[in-house]
Amino acid sequence: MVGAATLAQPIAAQSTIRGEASMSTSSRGLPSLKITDVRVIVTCPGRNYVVVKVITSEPGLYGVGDATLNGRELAVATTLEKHIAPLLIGRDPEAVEDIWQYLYRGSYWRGGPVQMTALAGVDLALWDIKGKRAGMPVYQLLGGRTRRGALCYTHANGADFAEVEDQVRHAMERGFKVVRAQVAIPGLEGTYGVSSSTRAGEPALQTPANGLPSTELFEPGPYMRTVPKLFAYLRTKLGDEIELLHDAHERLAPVEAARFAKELEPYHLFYLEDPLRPEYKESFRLIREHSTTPIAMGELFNTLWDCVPLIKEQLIDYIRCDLGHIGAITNARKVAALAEAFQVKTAWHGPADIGPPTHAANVHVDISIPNFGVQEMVFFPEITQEVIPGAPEFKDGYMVVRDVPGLGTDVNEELAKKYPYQRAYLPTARRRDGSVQDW
Ligand code: GCO
Ligand code: MG
Repeated sequence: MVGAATLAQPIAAQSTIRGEASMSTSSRGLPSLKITDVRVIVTCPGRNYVVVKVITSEPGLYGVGDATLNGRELAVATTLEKHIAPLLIGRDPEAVEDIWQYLYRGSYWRGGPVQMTALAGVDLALWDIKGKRAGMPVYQLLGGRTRRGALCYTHANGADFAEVEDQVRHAMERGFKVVRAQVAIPGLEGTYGVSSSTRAGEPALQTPANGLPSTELFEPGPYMRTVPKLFAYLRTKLGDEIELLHDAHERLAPVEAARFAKELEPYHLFYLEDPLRPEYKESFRLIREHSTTPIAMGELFNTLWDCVPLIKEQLIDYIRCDLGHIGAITNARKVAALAEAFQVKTAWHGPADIGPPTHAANVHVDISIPNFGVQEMVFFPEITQEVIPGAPEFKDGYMVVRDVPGLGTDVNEELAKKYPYQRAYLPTARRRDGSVQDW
């Protein structure tokens, strides 16, 4: 329901929340709106999710966001409940940027995955409210469609090359045009990307029976010798048309990553993902100097400023922040705009460990920016879809969102209660000598 726009009204009428001036942005002839409640729902329909529900003073108008941080869910839930929710009550939910700035800079201790995930949960709920109030899907608020759908990829994991090939073929039959390929490394147990479960897109799963993280083994040598052979095999078997990519999961040293990217060159990867740890941005220069394999990076970044050095030097081709961990849409559209100026495309992180509202936000942004590249996707199990409905849908290789006001996602609070939180950890990794290794 869009009220008649009354441009003559003042843009920002001031109201006061406990002594702090807050902007009221309802200048469209609509009654002013206030946040009346913030609910934090922790639920485990298949795996843990943290959902944020922001309720407003308009009867029936609420927004739903996702604030899931894999393995640290309760830290985010506590931040939201104990620290952030009290700051939101009474505020105008339409002042999305102001609330973002207030929570980010106002906390003084800014950034970090816990706070940025909490902020993302709020941001998604606020964009959802704004869309519902405007009667428009969020992508319309972001500038409208630039494309019919978001080209997406799924994962193919296998114990050996033939199994990976089967998985890629299966994905192609389903309509995927881009597939990520990971293979078990002989002699290394439980290498990242090759799950014991068969659920595509879910390498980072839950905890063993003792309730503590499992330990995987990693050695760069066998890994770097095996993976180029996998892609040589896949190209021989599958030809050149299918787009293939690979996730190095931040496990290589700079010179190793440079060699690895160079050795993968003949197989024309769509991109090589996250070759280095997020701290070492300058080391990306070494990769660039030695190879033309396209590089993607960023799922462990938490702010726009993490992205700046790689984008402005054009050291990467795809920026793949996790909208759920960089403060969601309000920050992502700035990352995308910065990337556009340097011919870098987006490839937002889209694993199973972020909830449907973040996946929906990914696609709303993807289909409204000019420099979209590709979107990682998952098929949520039925049980997750019942508790948190409205995830974007897969159509012939592309992700699409429903044309409904807001983000299109929701939460069934009653059902969520049936699936209480279960402690779960990501795995950890060590080298053969026992020292800690990036996982
Ligand atoms: C990916 C990611 C995930 C992460 C997971 C950690 O590219 O999809 O690397 O698989 O490992 O999100 O929780
Ligand atoms: Mg990754």
